[in-house]
Amino acid sequence: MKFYDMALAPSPRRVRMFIAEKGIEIETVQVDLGGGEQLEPAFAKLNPWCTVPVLELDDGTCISEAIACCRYLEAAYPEPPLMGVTPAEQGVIAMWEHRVEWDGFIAGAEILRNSAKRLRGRALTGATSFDQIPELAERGKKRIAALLEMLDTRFGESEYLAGDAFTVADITALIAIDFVRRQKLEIPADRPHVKRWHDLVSARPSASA
Ligand SMILES: N[C@@H](CCC(=O)N[C@@H](CS)C(=O)NCC(=O)O)C(=O)O
Repeated sequence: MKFYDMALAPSPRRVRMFIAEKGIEIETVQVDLGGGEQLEPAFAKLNPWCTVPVLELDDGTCISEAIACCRYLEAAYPEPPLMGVTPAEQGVIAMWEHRVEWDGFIAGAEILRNSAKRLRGRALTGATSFDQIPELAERGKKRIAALLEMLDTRFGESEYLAGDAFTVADITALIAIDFVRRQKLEIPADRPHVKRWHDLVSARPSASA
């Protein structure tokens, strides 16, 4: 199996952290996103949407989309479980994970891709060129503020995002928040429960994988 990664990018970090939590070793290939390698025919053969992460299985099957890579790894390496065991756990974890992907990851991408000069004409990933819409970057900032308010309430009542145990939902939330922190949107002082949780999950060895 091969893992197509880019060390600085947030989406493959989700899978890197998942792999580290599972304690497995996978051959890793760095993809030069700055140089446009993801748009070249050889990479588009692995992932027609031209993004990392991608897992290439030994039989040539390719799985892109971070959560799909995690889903495969969870099934192939069930211990320790990061996506729940009982049907109820699986549903609740998927609910939180999807919510923070939408409210955190997508909002963070809206900010970056609609404001960074180097991404002009590349406001969305993939082979088609899309113009930036500066209003989306502004709206993304409001979405992040609303997310942090919601998470502060949640972490005031729950140790981890989906309950008492660390799960893939915490991985997605941590990396979404770190992604926007890199865009100078720090966790505000009036969100102490988010800060408590962020310190807790950032201290896991997998967070620096
Ligand atoms: N929904 C995808 C998003 C993947 C994505 O956007 N990856 C970025 C890196 S974080 C990428 O490959 N960007 C390529 C580009 O900017 O052209 C997933 O969950 O894997």
